[in-house]
Amino acid sequence: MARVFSGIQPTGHLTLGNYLGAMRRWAEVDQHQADALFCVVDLHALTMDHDPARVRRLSRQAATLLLASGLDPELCTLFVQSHVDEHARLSYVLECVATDGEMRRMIQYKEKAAKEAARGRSVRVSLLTYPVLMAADILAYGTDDVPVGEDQAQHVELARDLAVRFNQRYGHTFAVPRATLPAVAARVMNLQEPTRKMGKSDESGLGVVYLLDEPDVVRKKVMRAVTDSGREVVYDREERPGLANLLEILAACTGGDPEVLSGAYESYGALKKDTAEAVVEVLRPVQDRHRELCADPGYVEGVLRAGAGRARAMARPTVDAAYRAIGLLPAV
Ligand code: AQP
Repeated sequence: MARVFSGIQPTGHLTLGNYLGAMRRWAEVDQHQADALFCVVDLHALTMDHDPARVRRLSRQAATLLLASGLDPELCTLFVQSHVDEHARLSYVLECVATDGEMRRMIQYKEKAAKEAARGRSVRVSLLTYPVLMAADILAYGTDDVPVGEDQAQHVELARDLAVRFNQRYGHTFAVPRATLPAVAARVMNLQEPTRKMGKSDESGLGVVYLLDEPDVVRKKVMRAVTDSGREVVYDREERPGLANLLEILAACTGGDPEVLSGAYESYGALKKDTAEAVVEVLRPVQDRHRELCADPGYVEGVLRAGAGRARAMARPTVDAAYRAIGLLPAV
């Protein structure tokens, strides 16, 4: 059975992009077909200026939303990254095979470093080395497949490169993982700026649908989505990104095809209305289950405790093997 690993950062409230690009697939497909681990990657949330209490709150909320979106602790392992020391242990060893040039080429690093600079803040070393920690998250578990949205594909590629390099230099230790992308909605775009990814750390939030947005808020955001001045509903990602984004969201929510759906609409208004309703319907069961789970925090804690125990036992042999292979004296 293939081993699957993926994670989500508690850097903001989870979005429709997170759900359609990753979480839904984890629940509907991956946990049934693979030996799957899913992780709230809280160490990654410390790479930019952050409020400690907020990170803690968002970590709990992310775990609760993952369960609400259908992850079943009987079928998969759900845990919090900082509860399993092996991630940080392995990250250091992988830093010893990664290069400075590789880190500086990462698109997300360039974007986030520029954002920090624009705010007059200095860039944390951990922002630069974040992809190495992500490689450790993946490689510690002998992962075969990493189901992610398109924005994370470059980081998974780095994890592959580090695994291959380590294996060649120090002997076979790691499985070589690959990214798997969803067929539609691999990159849900911001509704106000459709050339930019819908991200959870967006400051205004107007172009971002959050998983816990009330139905009327969802409707308002979708109805106000930026499109363009054309009249015809066509699917063209390059020339009509706003429209293409709506068609992709509608397709992902209804199981359709964006190109085919474009032929069914004569006005932008009708497309927006149907898209808004489709999103509301997709979010409804997640929000209902989230409400139930919030009433039982002990359950969520128990799931995370058991998940961390299982994850630790899975990661330790690989991380110990990497320590031995790279030349560290085993502890006695
Ligand atoms: N807009 C998106 N479309 C499709 N997939 C997406 N994912 C994120 N945004 C979209 C996928 O969700 C998974 C978890 O994401 P993450 O927590 O690693 O990254 P993020 O949401 O991009 O987080 P940030 O960096 O905290 O937010 P921003 O970008 O606003 O700064 C991943 O599989 C990701 O691909």
